[in-house]
Amino acid sequence: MTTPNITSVLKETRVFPVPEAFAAAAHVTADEHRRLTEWADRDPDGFWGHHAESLHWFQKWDRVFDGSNPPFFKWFTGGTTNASYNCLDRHLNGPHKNKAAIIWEGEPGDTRTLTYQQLHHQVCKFANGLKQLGVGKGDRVTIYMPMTPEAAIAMLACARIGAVHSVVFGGFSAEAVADRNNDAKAKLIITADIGWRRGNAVHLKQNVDEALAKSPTVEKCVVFNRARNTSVHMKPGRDIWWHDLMSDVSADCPAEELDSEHPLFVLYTSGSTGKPKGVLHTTGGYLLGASLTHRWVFDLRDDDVYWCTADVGWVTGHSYIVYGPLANAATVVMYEGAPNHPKEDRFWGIIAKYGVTILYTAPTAIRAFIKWGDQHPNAHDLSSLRLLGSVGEPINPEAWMWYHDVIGKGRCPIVDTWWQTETGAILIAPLPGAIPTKPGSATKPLPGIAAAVVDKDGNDVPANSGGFLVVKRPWPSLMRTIYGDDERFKATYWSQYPQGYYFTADGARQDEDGFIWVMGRVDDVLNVSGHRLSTMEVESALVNHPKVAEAAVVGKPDEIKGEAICCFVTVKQGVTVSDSLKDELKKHVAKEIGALARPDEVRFTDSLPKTRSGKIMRRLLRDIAAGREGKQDTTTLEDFSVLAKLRGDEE
Ligand code: 7RM
Repeated sequence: MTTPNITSVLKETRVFPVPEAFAAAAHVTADEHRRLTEWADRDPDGFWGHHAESLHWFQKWDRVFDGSNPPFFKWFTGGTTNASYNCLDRHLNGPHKNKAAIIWEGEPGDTRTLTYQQLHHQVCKFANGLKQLGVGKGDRVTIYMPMTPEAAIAMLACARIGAVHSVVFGGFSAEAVADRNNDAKAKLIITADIGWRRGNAVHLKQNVDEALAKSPTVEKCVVFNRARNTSVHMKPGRDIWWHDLMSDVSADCPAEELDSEHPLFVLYTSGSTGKPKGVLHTTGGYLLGASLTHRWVFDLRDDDVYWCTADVGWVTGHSYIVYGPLANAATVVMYEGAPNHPKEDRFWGIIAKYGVTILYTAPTAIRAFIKWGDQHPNAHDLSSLRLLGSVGEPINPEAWMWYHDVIGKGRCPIVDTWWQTETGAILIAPLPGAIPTKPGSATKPLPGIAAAVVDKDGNDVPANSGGFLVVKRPWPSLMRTIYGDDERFKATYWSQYPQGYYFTADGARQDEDGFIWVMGRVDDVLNVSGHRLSTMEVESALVNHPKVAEAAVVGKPDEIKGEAICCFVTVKQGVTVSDSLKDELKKHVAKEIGALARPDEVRFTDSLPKTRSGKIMRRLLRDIAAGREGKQDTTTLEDFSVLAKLRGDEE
């Protein structure tokens, strides 16, 4: 790496203290946070070993940590456990047996609730069904499902028998399913006839049929009948209805005693180039990370109604819909469809209806809610909410303030949670009873997490200087490798710092209080007249203009400055765009963060290219701004028509 540090220009000075109610009742108070952090730094093995006791182990580990072959670390070696047992069985002999585990709502409005006892029953039966179809320990199973309880049942059934699941988001194409089947050499695939999205049927089984023509390793396909009246093609000898499989299997399926390092799942995440990476997580360390952070960051109470709006196809769905919350015997709300179906108030109706106390969503959703207008949340009773969470991208300070004021009514702390598919669990976030919040900052590393901001040589940078976000010590829920590609694992994450730091590929700065402000991916950085600026900071300046809903900023080659600043802007509903608004926005940015960041170009657009999990795809916009024919991987793009529209604007 030869790049200099990143200059931070965003100035945000608001601070929100820990509300008294949280400070008084929290699992982790400010004193406890300090004590835990010191303990973990002094004696990491003692610290993690102590917390791992909160899981059920069939056989206790011999060693907490084995670092003998970096970067291939092992945790809790010699120990045996099972994720499905931890999420289900151990809750059945106490007060949680008949507690709601999953409260589900389909997009058309159908609802179901499964208690822990009922979920356990379904998972055991389905696990026996998988065994009947020849799936055993270590086999890979693709799950390509709509957001129904069956997606979680399928995951937990795999975990129960030691099969390795690979969940593929239901919005992906047949091509993407085939690629992932082949990379993982999946033996079986679980799907549904359809899923519902914005009133339309998504034809999952049709895509699977197409994918299976190119997936030689897949022998069987289980099909959940979501719509009940759709006719799908069932290939004899290969395809089995979920309900047929479940009709004559026993509900007695003891959880396999698995090695702590037994693989739990592979989850594909798009690399910056070409082939997606199969991020591999194992059992003990991952489950500890997911459950502990879920308890800490959301300050979980037994009577919480917790809703994470992610899809199970993303890591957020794995760690914070399924494994973390269920390991903690929480009540999870699960919703199948779009936030604007049939109307833009769907989320707020769900919160009021089920009395949701904790809402965990993404900045992209929050910016859409802002654009749609306050009348939607204001039409519902949101008084059950006590805590709000954000994940997926840096949250622009103005979006944070809206979330805080309009959704949280100023009462609810916001936990801005920084983490990655690779990290398995949240690494940087405020614990709401311990750490004050600042709009746009993920605040402090969790106890045990040695996150730091360093320069290219690995030296800590001074307060408020931009640098690279790294983690200096391994932690239990860190990915173990890229499935089938140890060399790529080393090259991607461990080749940048010979000191053995984990490289996140994010830029960040740490302020004078030690709070971390993540500035986005380092490959999104702008280079303007020798200054390296974070695209996110320019976007945040745009988003705090009252007429702007969302912005994406990219560099465009410029002979004089190196890069010119090009802004793609969507405006709020009811705003008319004009050349004078373009000028107004340029002036606004220059005033907010300095003349250096004055945009050279503003382009209005109806929507921005995003991944299916809502992240803005700036690399596509870079090609468009430069007038280049893009050669980027677009498989994760949510809406292909966006690019055509943006390109068309140019001519
Ligand atoms: C959980 C997830 C990871 C990347 C990460 C960041 C960005 C995620 C935040 C964030 C600033 C946050 N996994 N990111 N959360 N940036 N603040 N709170 O999103 O693998 O899909 O993406 O997302 O760039 O490296 S992921």
